[in-house]
Amino acid sequence: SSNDDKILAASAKHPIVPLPAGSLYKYGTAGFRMSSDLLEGVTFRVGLIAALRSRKLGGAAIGVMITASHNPAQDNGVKVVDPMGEMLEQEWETYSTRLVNSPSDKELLETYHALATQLKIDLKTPAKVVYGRDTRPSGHTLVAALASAFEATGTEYVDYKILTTPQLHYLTRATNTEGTPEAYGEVSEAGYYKKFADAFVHALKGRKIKGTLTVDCANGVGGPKLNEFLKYIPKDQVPFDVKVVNDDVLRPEVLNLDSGADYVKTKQRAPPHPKPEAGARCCSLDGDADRLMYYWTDAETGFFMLDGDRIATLAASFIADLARSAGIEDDLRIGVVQTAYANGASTKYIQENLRLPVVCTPTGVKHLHHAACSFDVGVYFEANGHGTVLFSNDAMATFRNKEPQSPAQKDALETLSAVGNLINQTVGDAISDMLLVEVILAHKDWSLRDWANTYSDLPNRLVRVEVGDKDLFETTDAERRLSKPQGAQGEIDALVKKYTNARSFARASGTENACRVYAEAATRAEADELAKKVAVVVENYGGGRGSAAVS
Ligand code: G16
Repeated sequence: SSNDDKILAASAKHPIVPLPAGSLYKYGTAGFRMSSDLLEGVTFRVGLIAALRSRKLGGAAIGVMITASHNPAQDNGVKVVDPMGEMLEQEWETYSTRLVNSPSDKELLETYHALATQLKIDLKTPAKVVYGRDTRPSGHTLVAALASAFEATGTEYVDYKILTTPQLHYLTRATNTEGTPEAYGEVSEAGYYKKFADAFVHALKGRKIKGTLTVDCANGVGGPKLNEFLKYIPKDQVPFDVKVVNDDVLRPEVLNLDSGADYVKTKQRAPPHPKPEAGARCCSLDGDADRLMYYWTDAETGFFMLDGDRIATLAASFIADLARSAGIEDDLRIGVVQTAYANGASTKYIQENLRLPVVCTPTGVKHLHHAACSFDVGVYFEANGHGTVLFSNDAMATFRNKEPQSPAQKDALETLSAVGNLINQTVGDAISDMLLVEVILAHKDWSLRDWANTYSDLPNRLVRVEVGDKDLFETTDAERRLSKPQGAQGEIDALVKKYTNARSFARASGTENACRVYAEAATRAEADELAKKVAVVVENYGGGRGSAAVS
């Protein structure tokens, strides 16, 4: 057909770079992510997948985001977003991998048709895709490859240009729910700002936010977008003093450099620039503004970090308290979802003090999101600061419709409703999460120190280990144990036994060409030593040529 000719011609313009024998492009933790010069052909092919996915779902809008988030500036990535703003259905990751790895244009076309046949997709169904990109310069070429795929397949598309990842998720859901009772918000970037600014004012309910909040934007897309967002807050009603730093998006090489949520979490220190003011309330976003870390530095404490586990416990305790005040605690199943990286002390605190159930899933928000859906209120956060709180439609309806028996109940129900609107329901969103934290601290009249005092973290260390072949490592038990290579887990177990309250695990990263090792133990020295020793085990089993870089 003429579309086939168009696909062939377009594919020839965006060729795939052949990988060394035995290697494949893989849909990883957050889509295809690698050095940007390998990505043009990959992105064109992902465009074909997005078009197929939209047709499979009767023309529902599919999202595509071009970003490599926390990775260095020269990397980029591409991931697909399903209609309600969730991550692409897992089975489709396999189809994407299959299509992307077609060796030639001709085989690409054959695989495209084979997938359409296998999945019973009528290629005449209308299709729609919306997309955006972060501030990386390589994004230009990649969105051009996407547009080419949509032109060749007769797919309607909207280029939203530069966006944070969560904004693209928002727009995908807003597009698909427009004009329905579930309408998520106005279908525009401004609609995003309006929705969350409005929810922020409602959720505060007159409480005052104290002091200045310094926000490090990792010199990524979060900077300009946060500055834009702040214009939507009615300052006369809600004074909110925010100092935006590291928001230089004009020099691409400074993206994520010595700044951002990933830097803060892995280095366990504040970004060196600008020098943090003693005791100031600070937070960091990552390169595409979907992760959040809070911290302060002062002479007495040194550096203190409040990570994703802390945000999860803060949100869960606040919502559980509100549910009690509203008299609906028996109707609302609240749960927390974590990964193996969650500090053992946070898990214990949630189970024993908050008395809430905890579920552990593999890394990747897609896994956590899915598990969180099984609760009425599902709080999910990765320790790295990526997460959100999901409210079921029933829960939101209860907040709206329950007849309050007292002014206190009315107040709690209204706050719950506003909080449900304030937290991005599609995916972890650093800006929306930050607003939530500010709201909770204002309600509780808490400083970061009060928040930190809720429990003590076990000292921990995260190490990045470069190995010859990270694919040798396979995990089981929600990534808490290695099933391969044979013998490695036994050595890790033997090491862990030698330390007090210790835990450690190793896994291959799904976004970087490396393995990660996590260790926690009763003391700082023990955690560091255990992490180092497990890193050596990983190096030894990882096919050599590696070097353990403690980060
Ligand atoms: C992505 C994923 C996160 C994951 C992180 C690290 O974050 O969205 O869920 O925790 O990668 O994954 P891995 O350990 O497999 O490399 P981001 O912020 O880079 O998109």
